[in-house]
Amino acid sequence: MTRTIRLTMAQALTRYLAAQMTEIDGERLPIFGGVWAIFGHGNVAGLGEALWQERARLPTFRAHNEQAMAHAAIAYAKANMRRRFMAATTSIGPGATNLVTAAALAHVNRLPVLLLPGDVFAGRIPDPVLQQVEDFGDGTVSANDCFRPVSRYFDRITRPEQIVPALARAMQVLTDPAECGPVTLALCQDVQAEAYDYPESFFAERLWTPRRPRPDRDELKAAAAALKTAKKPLIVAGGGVLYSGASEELARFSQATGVPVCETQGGKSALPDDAALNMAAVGVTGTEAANRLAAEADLVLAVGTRLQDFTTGSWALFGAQEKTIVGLNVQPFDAGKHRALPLVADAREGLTELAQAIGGWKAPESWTANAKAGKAEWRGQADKATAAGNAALPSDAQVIGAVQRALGADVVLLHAAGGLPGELHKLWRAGSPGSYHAEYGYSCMGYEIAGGLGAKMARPDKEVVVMVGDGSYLMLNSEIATSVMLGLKLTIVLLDNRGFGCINRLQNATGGESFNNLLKDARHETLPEIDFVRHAASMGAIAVKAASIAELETALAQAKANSRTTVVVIDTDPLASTGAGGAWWDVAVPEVSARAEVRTARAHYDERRKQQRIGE
Ligand SMILES: Cc1ncc(C[n+]2csc(CCOP(=O)(O)OP(=O)(O)O)c2C)c(N)n1
Ligand SMILES: [Mg+2]
Repeated sequence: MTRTIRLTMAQALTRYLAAQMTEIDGERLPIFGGVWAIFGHGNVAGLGEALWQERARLPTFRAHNEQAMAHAAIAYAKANMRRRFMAATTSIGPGATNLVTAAALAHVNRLPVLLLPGDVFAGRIPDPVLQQVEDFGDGTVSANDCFRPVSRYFDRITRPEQIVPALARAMQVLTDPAECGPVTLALCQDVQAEAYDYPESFFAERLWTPRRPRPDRDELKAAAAALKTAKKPLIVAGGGVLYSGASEELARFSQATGVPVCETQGGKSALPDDAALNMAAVGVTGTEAANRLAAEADLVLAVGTRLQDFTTGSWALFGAQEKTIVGLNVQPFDAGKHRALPLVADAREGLTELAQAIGGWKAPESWTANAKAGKAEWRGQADKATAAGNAALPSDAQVIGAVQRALGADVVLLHAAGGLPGELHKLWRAGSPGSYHAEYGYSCMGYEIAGGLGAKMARPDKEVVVMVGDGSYLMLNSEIATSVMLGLKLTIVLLDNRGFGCINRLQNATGGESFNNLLKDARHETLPEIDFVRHAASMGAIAVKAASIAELETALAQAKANSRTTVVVIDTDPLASTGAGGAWWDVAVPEVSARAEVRTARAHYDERRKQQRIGE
C-alpha cells in the first residue's frame, strides 16, 4: 500500500518545493532560494499558512509590489546562472496581474521563476469573489488567463491532487536549459485549503543537475566544415555562454583559433573585457571594433544568443553577401534562426566538440590581427567618452567612467532600461563572468532596484551596483525599503536627467519634436523638482547627491564602506550620448508627415532599410 500523508494542497506544494535540491561547486543546496509573497484573501489563509509551516526550509520574503518581487526572483535566477530560482505568490486579481509583466520578462529572457497567483474559487459558490473578473461567455476564464502567453507552462489547480503532475512538469520546465522560463500555477483559493492523502514519496528529496546536450554528429560535421572554410569568422557570445558556464571553453576556442569574440547584452562578461580577442559589445549598442568585424564576417558562430534586433542591427549589420551562420544553441528555435546551420547543444559541450572537430584550424592571421588593432583603437575612443569633462552636466558615459574608477570591475553591475544599457554595453569594462547583469530582453523599466535585490540574494559576497535613470527609479523603487529591511546592501547610482532622456533622443532622431518625454516638455502646471535624496532616505537608505564627477567618485568610495543600501544621485545631461560605435536600429518613421524633419528622417530610414537582409 502506498504510504500517504494528509495535507492541504498548499502544504503539499510548499513541502515539495522545499525538497527540491541542486548541487553547486559540490555543495548541496535547496534549488528554491525562497518564496516572495504578498498576501491577500486569495493566498493568505491557504498558502500563507503552509509557508509559515515550512519557513525553516523554505524562507518567505515580503515585498512591496508583486511585479518587483518577481523581478527580484528573476534576477536571483539570472545571477545564479539559472541553477537556483525562487517562487512568487500573490492574491487573486490585481496582485496576480501585477505579476504578468514580470512573467513576460522571464519569458523573453529565458529565466526560470515559479509564479503562484491565487485564483478564484474552483467550487464557484461565492462567485463573484472580491476581485474576480467575470466573463459573460466563458465560466473557465479568470484574470490569470493573462499569464498563458507569457508562461512556458501554465496550469490552474482546481483539485488538490493535480499538483502531483503539475509540479513535476513545473520542475522539468524550470530546470530545462532549452525550455526554461516562467511557470505559472494558478492556485484556486478553496483548493489551497483542501486536504488530500498525498503519497509520501512525492516529498522525497530530489537532486536536479543541469542537462548538457551534446551536438548531433551530422550537425557537428557540417558546422566544422563551414568553419574550416571561413576567412573572416566571428563569434557572437550570448547569455547562453554564461548560463552554460562556458567562458573557459570560449576563451580557449578563441585563443586557439584566433577567432574574435563579440558579446550581446546578455552575453557580456562571458570573457573579461581585457581578453585580447574580446571585441566586446556588438550591434546597435556595440563597439566599433565589433561592428566592423560583424559587417564583414563570412562566418558567424552565434553561441547561446537569441539574435535579437539589438544584436543584428535589425538585421542590417551582418553585411557580407556570402556568409554562413552557425547557431550553437541548446534551443532549436534559436539554433535555426536566420537560416543558420543549427548546432543544437549546450554551449560548453558544443564549443568543446567543435574545437575537436576542426582540428588545428586557425583563422587567417591578418583577420585576427585586424581584430586586435580594432580593439586597441576602440579602447582609445571609449576612454575619451568615459573621462571626466568640465561640462556643467556630465554625460551618462562620464558617470559610467566614475563608477568604474571607484568600484572596479569586480562587482555585479545591473541595469535594464533607458539610456544606460546602450552606454554600459559599449563602455563598461566587465570583469569575471556574471559581473555584468543586463535585463535587455524585455528592457523593463523598474527591474533595476528589485533586480538588484535578487542579485544580491544570489551573490551576497559581491557589491551589487544598480545604475538607474530617474524614470525607471520613479516607476518602481519601493524595494529599497525591502533591501534595508533584509540587510541586503545595494549601491544605487541614480542618473537624474529629468525625464525619459533616451526616448526623447529617439524622438528627435526620428524627426519628432521633443514632446512628452522630458518633464519640461510634458504638459505641466508646475515643473516637478524631485528630491531623490530625501525620497530614498525616507525608505531607510543612505542617500547623497553628488554635484560633480569628482564628488560622485568620493561618494561611491564611501558607499563601498557602507553596510546599508546607499543611493547616490547625480544630475546628468539628457541630450548627451556616446556617438562612437553603434549600428542602425529599425524604428519605423512615419511615411507621411506635416513636419519636414520627419520627412527627412523617413528618407534616411528608407535608405538604411535597403541594407536589411530579407529572408536570411
Ligand atoms: C515598463 C516600461 N515602460 C516603458 C518603456 C519604454 N522606455 C524605455 S527607456 C524609457 C525612459 C527611461 O527613462 P530613465 O529611466 O530616466 O532613463 P533615460 O532614458 O533618461 O536614460 C522608456 C519610457 C520601458 N522600457 N519599460
Ligand atoms: Mg531619465
